[in-house]
Amino acid sequence: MLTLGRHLFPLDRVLVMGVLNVTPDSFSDGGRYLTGTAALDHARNMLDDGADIIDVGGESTRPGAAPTSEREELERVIPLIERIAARGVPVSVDTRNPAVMRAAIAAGAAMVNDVFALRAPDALETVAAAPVAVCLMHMKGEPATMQQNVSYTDVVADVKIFLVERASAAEAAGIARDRIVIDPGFGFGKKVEHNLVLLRRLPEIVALGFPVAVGLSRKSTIGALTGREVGERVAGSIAAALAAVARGAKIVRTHDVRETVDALKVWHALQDG
Ligand code: HH2
Repeated sequence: MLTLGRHLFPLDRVLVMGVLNVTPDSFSDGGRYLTGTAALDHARNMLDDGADIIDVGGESTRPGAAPTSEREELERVIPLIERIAARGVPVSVDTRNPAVMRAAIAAGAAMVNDVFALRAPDALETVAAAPVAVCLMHMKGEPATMQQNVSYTDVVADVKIFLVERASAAEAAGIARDRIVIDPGFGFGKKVEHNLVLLRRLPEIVALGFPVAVGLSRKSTIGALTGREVGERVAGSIAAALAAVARGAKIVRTHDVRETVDALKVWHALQDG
């Protein structure tokens, strides 16, 4: 069971998290949803297409991205979260800033998706104080520099140690197990070969006992394998998502909800049979 505020998910099927980036510079959809109307339309379309959670982000974490000011991030995400959550939709806020987490929770967000895994001062306490879920993601370094000089002896071992430590810190702060999701953080301080090893050995992350989320959608590893530009990586992304689901992932974060939901319907039908 996964508890996102008042939304309860038994996890008997894979959940789809639709990405809504309200940023000028996100690697795939930057600049497309900057007006409230365009963003709301996109959220509505993703829900019609079968998204379970809408993940609203106001700061790009793509490699080399510059940090966003707190005021700017708040202005981008809070009015939107208010309007989407008011419709009874589970909304997650993609932020590493505790002030943004607090405002988003007050605006109705039911989940905090933190690429920094609640390592910022006061982040653990902020999430513990509300009934929201959290996604703890592994990232090596900072977005501005994370793809420089990347090396691991064993990437899976490093990611496991990190996620176990962050999940323990979350539980110690009072966040119940049924509110914790973990994510290996594909592309965050990882080269293509690291992402592939992580995906191949995903069952080792799943064995940690928390629902695992994966974000592979349109990422550069898919581009490296297919030779496709960002907007043409849907098929490759779905292949990677299904590989992750076959290895036990429970949440798929995607820009292409309709295609991903269709693929998962077929996958689930085959499992049930
Ligand atoms: N990837 C991105 C952002 N947030 N959150 C989780 N839990 N897992 C991920 O893999 C993940 C994430 C990067 O993708 P996107 O939001 O499309 O781009 P940008 O960071 O440029 O806004």
